[in-house]
Amino acid sequence: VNNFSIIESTLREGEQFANAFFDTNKKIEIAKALDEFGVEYIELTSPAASEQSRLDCQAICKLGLKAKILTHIRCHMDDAKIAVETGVDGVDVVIGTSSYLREFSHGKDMDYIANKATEVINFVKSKGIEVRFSSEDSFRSDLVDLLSIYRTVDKLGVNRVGIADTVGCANPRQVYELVRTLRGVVSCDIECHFHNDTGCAIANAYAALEAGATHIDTSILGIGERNGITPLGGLIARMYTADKDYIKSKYKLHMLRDLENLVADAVDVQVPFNNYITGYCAFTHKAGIHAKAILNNPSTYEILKPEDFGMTRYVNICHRLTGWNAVKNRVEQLGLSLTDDQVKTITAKIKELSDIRPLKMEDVDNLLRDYHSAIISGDE
Ligand code: HCA
Ligand code: CU
Repeated sequence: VNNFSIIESTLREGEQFANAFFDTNKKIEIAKALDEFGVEYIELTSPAASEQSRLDCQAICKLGLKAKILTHIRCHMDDAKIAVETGVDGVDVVIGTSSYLREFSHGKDMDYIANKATEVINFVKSKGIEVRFSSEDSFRSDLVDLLSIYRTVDKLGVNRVGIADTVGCANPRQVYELVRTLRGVVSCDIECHFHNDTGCAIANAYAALEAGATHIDTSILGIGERNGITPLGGLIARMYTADKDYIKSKYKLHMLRDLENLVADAVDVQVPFNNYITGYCAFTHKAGIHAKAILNNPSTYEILKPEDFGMTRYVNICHRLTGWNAVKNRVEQLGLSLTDDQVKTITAKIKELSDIRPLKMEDVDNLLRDYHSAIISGDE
């Protein structure tokens, strides 16, 4: 996979999440954290949405962040005029091209779209800032219409065209094909935006990059309209697996957990237990066979190195699937000395007890300590 950039949309798409309300200070806190993490772009809610949205956009532009600041507008001159006055580095323009949106949303035909796009793009470019043109609901749009509008805007000199799976219907193979086709039609960069209604948002982003896309939209924890879009952390996990050194050189991976906690807190949700990288069990190993191999060489059952993300591995021995190698490791951590045969005996005891009821770490540690004392005092 080639180089790519993240367009982080927690402060735009993320604001469309059911629970989201970010006041100015929270937006600034999130923008600074994203910038520090290293995302290349931060996308903000349209300044045409409300007066406060406009003021917040201006305030974030004034922070002097390394990340480029974008705002996101409808393909309309009224919005464009407001957007270019906010101090943003670029404007992401979007209009629906599928028959659904043309019929049930804005009611315009493809000629109207091409004319409006030309007007808006020329205007934004005349202000010397970046412009991207994207078609909402790309995967349910007519391919001929779609390629024709992208060709038109590419000739106008847009920085990027965008593909959006607005309803989350696309699969990785369809994404690969569409991006591949588009790659042959435009010379500008290609941005992709994937909703996660059917669980393909990360895989689709990866397929897009393989096919020649250059920019991926994300949000922290994937928050967005309905069940959201490609999550930042999940995309990082995927791309780290493809090219660890590249990802480690671009982003401060240790910040991911704090970034997610910050946003989870702000929108009043928990980080999911099975979240990529930071979920509470992401580096927990349980079965005896796994635990033994992990203790010999973590890569046997870990594709992500927890230490690269400031996380720690945990080998759970408090259950009936445990094995004596894992128990021996815990015995050593507790500074107890037992022979292998003794460890095997106490492992059998742990299995026996955990057949009856779930055990806690404390219970097991006490069991190990008591067994050890009994041996020392000659009772066993
Ligand atoms: C929406 C718009 C959008 C825009 C994506 C883009 C989508 O429906 O709220 O600008 O590329 O999913 O189509 O988020
Ligand atoms: Cu979206």
